[in-house]
Amino acid sequence: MEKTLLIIKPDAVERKLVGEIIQRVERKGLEIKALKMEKISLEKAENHYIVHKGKEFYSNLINFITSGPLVLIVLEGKDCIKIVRNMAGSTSAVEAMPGTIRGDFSTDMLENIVHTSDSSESSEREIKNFFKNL
Ligand code: 3AN
Repeated sequence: MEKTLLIIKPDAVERKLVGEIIQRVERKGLEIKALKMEKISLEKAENHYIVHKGKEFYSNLINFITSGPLVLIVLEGKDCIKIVRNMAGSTSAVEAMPGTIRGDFSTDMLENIVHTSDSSESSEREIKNFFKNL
């Protein structure tokens, strides 16, 4: 069965949106396979965002994602990678449609509430980075 990594980012944890976001994915029908709260190391942050290394927003992104605790969730379900990306909405807060997580809770491109894996290759790599025994 397909798995995806959902990260509730530090902005959402600070704004007490953890329950709201978990409720949305549970009500959708996805299964939570693993869940933990962690203030991640610089090394894990750099591994996670390796594809963005060198981009102009990279250092802001690393600073942001290591700025406070986040909630890491492995979800499982048929087609869950695409489903959870659709639920998150567009990266840009301006483009993210109402009804999506970012569309409902974010106005910012960087501080945009959640991360979700974008492919099965990314999901496998990202889950391994945070959950050694899955
Ligand atoms: P997504 O999380 O929607 O898959 P990616 O992988 O392109 O988006 O970008 C990873 C993260 O980097 C985004 N969630 C966002 O926090 C940040 N980001 C992406 N593009 C920009 C940008 N142009 N300016 C600032 N931050 C950005």
